[in-house]
Amino acid sequence: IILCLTIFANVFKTVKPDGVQRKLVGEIIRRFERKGFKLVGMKLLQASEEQLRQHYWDLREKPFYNGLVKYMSSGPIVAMVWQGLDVVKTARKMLGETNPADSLPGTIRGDYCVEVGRNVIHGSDSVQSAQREISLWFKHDELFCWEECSEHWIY
Ligand code: RTP
Repeated sequence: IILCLTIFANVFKTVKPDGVQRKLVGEIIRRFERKGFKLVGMKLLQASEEQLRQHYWDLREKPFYNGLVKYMSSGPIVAMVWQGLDVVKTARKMLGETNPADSLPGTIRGDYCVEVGRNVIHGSDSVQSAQREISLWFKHDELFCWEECSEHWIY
């Protein structure tokens, strides 16, 4: 069971306000579904400054911190939890680098954006931060443990 928990992780993802405004939500979900990951939680919400300051607590000393909080609260975001084998690590690769200019074509940031301050998606950078972020944005009963019929063809 412990092995399952460590390898079979959940990851927190947010389509940022620019991603929602630019109608990229469906495309982003499509990529994770097609890869074989399972959607276990999702909601459209307006993040409060308070939530965002907590979410980005590690970056509080950075010069871009206030601008980041303002950008992330400028419109609705789509918060999601995805589950699967090595999902945290793989999803970071699918996102690309923080700066879209360093992101390869084929990644989400490599394909859909140009500037670090408008990089359309957030993804947890470790299993530990995924757990912290999931508990910040989701209540326990907003996450679903459901059986996917295609799962036998993925694992
Ligand atoms: P994220 O948390 O959004 O997935 O991004 P990340 O791990 O790739 O990057 P991180 O260093 O945690 O930065 C969080 C977000 O802050 C914005 N940022 N702006 N130089 C800048 O103006 C700058 N650097 C970072 C980006 O929106 C980045 O995703």
